[in-house]
Amino acid sequence: MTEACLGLGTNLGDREAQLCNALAALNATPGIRILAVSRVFRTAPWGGIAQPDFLNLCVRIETPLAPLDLLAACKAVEQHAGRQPRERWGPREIDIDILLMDGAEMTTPELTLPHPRLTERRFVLEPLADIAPDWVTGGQTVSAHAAALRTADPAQACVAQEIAFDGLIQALNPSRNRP
Ligand code: PH2
Ligand code: MG
Ligand code: MG
Repeated sequence: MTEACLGLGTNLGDREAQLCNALAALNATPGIRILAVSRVFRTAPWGGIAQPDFLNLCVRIETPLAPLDLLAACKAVEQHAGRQPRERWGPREIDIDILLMDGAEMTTPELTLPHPRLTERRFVLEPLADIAPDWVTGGQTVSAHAAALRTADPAQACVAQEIAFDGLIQALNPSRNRP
C-alpha cells in the first residue's frame, strides 16, 4: 500500500458539486481509499490566463495502484465529474493531479512525480499542508514550503472557505478525518 496526495481544482460550473462528486467517485474507485481531506480554498488563477477563481483542495489516499494506474483512475473520475477537453492551464470543470506518492520519483511523458510545479503554487501547498504537513519533498517539509511561499509570493490569493464537506467526509470514511 502507498499513500498519495492528490490536488483537486475547479473553476467552471457548479464548483462545489464537482468537488463533491469527484471526492465520492474517488472513494468509490476500487483501490482508492480517502484518508484525509483538506479545507477548501478559493484561489486566484495561476499561470497567466485570465479566468474565474478556482476552488482547490487536496486529499490523502491509500492505494495499491501503481502511479500510472492511479493516474488513469484520476482521469476516469475527471470524466465522471464532468470534465471537458480545454486548453492547458485554462478553465476546467475539474482537475485531479497526483502531487506526491510516498517518496516516488519518476519522469514519463504521462506523469512526473513529485508534481513538477508543486512548490510554486500556493493553491497546492496550502491545502496540502492541511493533510500532509510533514511529508518531505525537495528537501523540505510541505509546511515549510507553504510558509516560504506565503512570504515570497503573498499576491497569490489563497483563502480558506467555509465549505463544509464534513458530512460527505464522514460518510466516505467515518474513522479518519482531516485534522
Ligand atoms: N490549475 C491550473 C492552472 N491554474 N490556478 C489555480 N488557482 N488553481 C488551479 O487548480 C489551477 C490554476 C492547471 O492545472
Ligand atoms: Mg493541474
Ligand atoms: Mg491535471
